[in-house]
Amino acid sequence: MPVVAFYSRDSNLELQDEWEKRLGAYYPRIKLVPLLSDQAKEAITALLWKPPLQRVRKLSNLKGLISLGQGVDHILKDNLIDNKIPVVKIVDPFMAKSMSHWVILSVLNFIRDTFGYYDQQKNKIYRSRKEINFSSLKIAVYGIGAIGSVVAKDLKHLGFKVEGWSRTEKNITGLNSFNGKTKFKELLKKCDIHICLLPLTNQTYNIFNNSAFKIMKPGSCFINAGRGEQVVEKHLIENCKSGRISSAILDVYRKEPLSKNSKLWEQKNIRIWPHVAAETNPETAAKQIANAIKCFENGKLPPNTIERKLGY
Ligand code: NDP
Ligand code: OXD
Repeated sequence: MPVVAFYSRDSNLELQDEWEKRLGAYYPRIKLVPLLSDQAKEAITALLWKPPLQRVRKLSNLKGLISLGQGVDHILKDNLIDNKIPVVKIVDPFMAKSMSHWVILSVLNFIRDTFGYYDQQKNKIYRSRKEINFSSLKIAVYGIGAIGSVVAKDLKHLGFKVEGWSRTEKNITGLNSFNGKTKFKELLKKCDIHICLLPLTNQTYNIFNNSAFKIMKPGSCFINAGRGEQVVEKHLIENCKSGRISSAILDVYRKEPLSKNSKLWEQKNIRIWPHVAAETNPETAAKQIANAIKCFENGKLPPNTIERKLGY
């Protein structure tokens, strides 16, 4: 019977039961046990979201780790996990679409000034507000992988001008895209809406800082659903105060959950979401995870095993 060590935030047993049921449909007799339990020592695979890494390190039978999300930074953090243990990420079109919906919602709220109208309603004001001409707007999507490429294409289908940025050169039909630091700066300068969908790595840590914000056009919109550590939050607040950024929509933070003391809450042109832009869906992700577990049990490398030296 395959034993899998499970951890999702706070060792939620209900969630563990749901995953066991979903995975069981593809891998009968699979058994999920809490990462912190004694039984976890038998596990060959661990299924993890933000686990205590010191505990993972102690499980000597592990042959592979599976992230319960598309990001793997929570596992690679501080280089605590042996380089030889393969790490698998989820790649799920459901999550990509879900992210796309959240980004579209954020973009449309910005250009149609939804929150301005909500404020007017409080005072029974029936008046049109300035509308941004969508056809003159340029949108940059930083990170055009499994998620960003879907988001960029969907925005294009809605009639926006969209350009993408990646680490390597891409050739995505219908999407102009760039790579390299010079092009990053060019996108920052010429675009009006900036969408970060990058994975967290040494190269993307603090990438949105004062130097980046300062070259954006005054009145820009900044949307982040990548990772909090890609943004220097203090700099973002300063640029939201000065109006360089007229609206920021955030789903991820340097420290999660976002502390009650964070100044981000108080900045009125920053909108806060609690890391829900594209949640992992057990129903759609179970098949690939069950397959990854089978691969590890059979000594094979599963699809979507990340390249450790790239960090994503
Ligand atoms: P992918 O690995 O499929 O794509 C990552 C993209 O980022 C690729 O285009 C890659 O370039 C690019 N990239 C990586 N490093 C750099 C760099 N140094 N410079 C420029 N571009 C870079 O990841 P996903 O699309 O699946 O996910 C992206 C991230 O989204 C996750 O890592 C996670 O942090 C976040 N996420 C957030 C969620 C939420 O709910 N908020 C939900 C799911 C994911 P290249 O194509 O050349 O490799
Ligand atoms: C993920 C996330 O990485 O939800 O999947 O952030």
